[in-house]
Amino acid sequence: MSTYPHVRFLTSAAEPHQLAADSGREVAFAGRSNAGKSTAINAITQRSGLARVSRTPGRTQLINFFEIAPARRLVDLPGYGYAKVPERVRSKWLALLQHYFNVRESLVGLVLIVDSRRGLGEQDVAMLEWVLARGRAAHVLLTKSDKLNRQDGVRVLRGTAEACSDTVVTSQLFSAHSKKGVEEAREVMNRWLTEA
Ligand SMILES: Nc1nc2c(ncn2[C@@H]2O[C@H](COP(=O)(O)OP(=O)(O)OP(=O)(O)O)[C@@H](O)[C@H]2O)c(=O)[nH]1
Ligand SMILES: [Mg+2]
Repeated sequence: MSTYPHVRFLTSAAEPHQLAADSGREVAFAGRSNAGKSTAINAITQRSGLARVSRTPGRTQLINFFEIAPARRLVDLPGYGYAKVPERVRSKWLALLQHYFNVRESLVGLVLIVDSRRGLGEQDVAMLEWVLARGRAAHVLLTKSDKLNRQDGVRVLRGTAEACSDTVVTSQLFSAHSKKGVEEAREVMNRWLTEA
C-alpha cells in the first residue's frame, strides 16, 4: 500500500499571492539547486513522477505544493546557489522565499537537502538560521549518500551533527536511489505533521 494514497499536486506559486491557503500543517524542502529536493519528495511519498526531477540545475523555480492528506502538505521550494541564474530572477526567488518564511503560519518544519559530497554550505546554514529564528524544526538530509563510501558517509554525518550541535537541528544520511534513510526521513516528517 502507498504511504500517502491520496497524495496530489496542489498548486504552484511564482508570486506571494499564489501560495496555497495557509491552514493546517506543512513541511518545506529546501536546498541548493540540484541537491535532490524533488527526488527526495518523490522517494518519501513513493511517487516517482510527483515532483519534477531534472539534470538541469535551477529547474524548480516555483514554490510547488503537494497535498499528502487533508490539510497536510509538502512544499518543494526553489533551489538556491545556481550561478547561471540571472540576477533579476535570483532576486525574485529570494523575495518569494523570504515572503514564504515570513508569513507562513502552517509551516512546522524544514527538511534541508544537502548533497552529502558537498556538506553544509553558507547558504544552507543561513536557511537553517532563518527557520530556527522563527521557532520551526529542521532536519538535514545528506543526500546522494549512494555516491559515498561508508567511511565518508560517517565523516560527513559527524561533521554536520557537530555543526548543528548548539541547535535542535537533526541530520541523517539519505539516498533516494538506494532508499537509505527514506523511512527515517518519513518518520521525522510525519511526526512534525501530527504532533500536538
Ligand atoms: N545518485 C543519486 N542521485 C540523485 C539522488 N537524488 C537526486 N539525484 C540526482 O540529482 C539530480 C537533481 O535532482 P533533483 O531532485 O531534480 O534536485 P532539486 O534539488 O530538486 O533541483 P532543483 O529543482 O533544480 O533545485 C538529478 O539528476 C537526480 O537524479 C540520490 O539519492 N542519489
Ligand atoms: Mg527540484
